[in-house]
Amino acid sequence: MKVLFAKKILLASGWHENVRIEVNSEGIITSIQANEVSFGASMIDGPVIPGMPNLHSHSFQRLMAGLSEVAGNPNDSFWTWREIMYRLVQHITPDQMYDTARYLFVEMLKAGYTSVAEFHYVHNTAHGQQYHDQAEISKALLRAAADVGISITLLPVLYTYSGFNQAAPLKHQKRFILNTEQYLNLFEDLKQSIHRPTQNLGLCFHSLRAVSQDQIDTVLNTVKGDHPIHIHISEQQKEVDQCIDFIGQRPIEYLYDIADVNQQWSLIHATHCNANEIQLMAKSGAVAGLCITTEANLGDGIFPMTDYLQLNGNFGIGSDSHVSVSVAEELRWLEYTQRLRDQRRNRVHQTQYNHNIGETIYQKSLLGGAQSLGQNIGRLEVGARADFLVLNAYDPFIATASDTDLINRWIFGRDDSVIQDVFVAGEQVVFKRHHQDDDAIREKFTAVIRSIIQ
Ligand code: NGQ
Ligand code: ZN
Repeated sequence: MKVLFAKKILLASGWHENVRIEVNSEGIITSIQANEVSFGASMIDGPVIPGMPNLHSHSFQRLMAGLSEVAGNPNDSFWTWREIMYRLVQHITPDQMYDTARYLFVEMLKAGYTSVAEFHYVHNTAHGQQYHDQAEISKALLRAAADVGISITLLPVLYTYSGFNQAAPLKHQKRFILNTEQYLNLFEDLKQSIHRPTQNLGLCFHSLRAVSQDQIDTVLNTVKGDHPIHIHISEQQKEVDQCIDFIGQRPIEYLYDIADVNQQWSLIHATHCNANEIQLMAKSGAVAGLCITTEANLGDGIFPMTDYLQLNGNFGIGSDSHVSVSVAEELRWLEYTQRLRDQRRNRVHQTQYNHNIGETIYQKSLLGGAQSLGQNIGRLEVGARADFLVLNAYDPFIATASDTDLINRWIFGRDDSVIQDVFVAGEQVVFKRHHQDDDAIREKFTAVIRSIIQ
């Protein structure tokens, strides 16, 4: 058992001072007592807040951040970016996946993410065959997470087709393609590989473009249990139009028709949704998985957050393509996109959080993220896991912030550099912005970039 003492902490019940926290060997909080003394406990100086779950990541895409920002084709779009991404993924080895994920996961920890949902679809060899161990790359990702100390929900992805109506896969998609049976085998295999309390496994369909209704039915009927279920949906107007052309319905409406979409589900992006779809999502309790910096980078569109929040819809944030890895930036732009659209200020807020923007988007993203990853996180209370950040007690903005200003000061006035220490399951993994393996991890990652850009 560990005993920690926080001078100031954001518990599920609000801000408290001089709090003693006991954490068991599984990283679960077993006792919290406020207005205590620090005797015998490890002292934490700066304000403590829950660590953020990152609900959507394709870790290998970190390698190409900043490499696709040169205009070539006047019609540059999501779809031309995807061609560059396909070229990148052709030759990455499992070891390079591991080295890339380790670097990225340390970046995440330092940027405020204490857990990640890895939406993983690079299953096959460069020739499109299964590896001798079909879970080779999946296991490399699990290992990377364990080695740096971030918590992970691995989402092995079913990806079979290149477009609606079961269009044959493209040559560049061969590393992604599995049939339903191969997918179910992979899933079973991975179930046996997950033992740590900080790791979880979920189901995942790449998109309505990449799987058929039959496949969704088969997977959901075969795999029992309350696993998280993720899918990319409604990200680009073109895919909405194609869905209407081929299926006769908009993607979100169609998904709700064919599946019982409930709180297990995360609808990633959900950018283009009409009033009915906003209602369907909010009522079902599913999580809208918003990845604002990637959505901005790819020119996707703006999620109708203000309408969705009026219906108290659930949401969380993800860094997706990792063009930015920063909780503060993701949340700031979640609010700013709404302001730019509406030509107004202070858009994303709720009575429950006293109409405070930072508090609303931080707390809602914690809860939505926890639900999306299917883990016992996102709030600091007895029975939940001790995943938290310690902000810099000596930063002028943090040192002087009132309780209600603190998250706003961080998100709107500062950046990641105010995150000093990071704990996952009660274990300290970042010490004054350093990770114990920083140097080795950085060297390996630099070598991967060098070999990939040649
Ligand atoms: C992906 N990424 O699978 O990595 C997708 C692009 C697609 C994002 N949507 C490819 N951000 O959707 O076909
Ligand atoms: Zn994605």
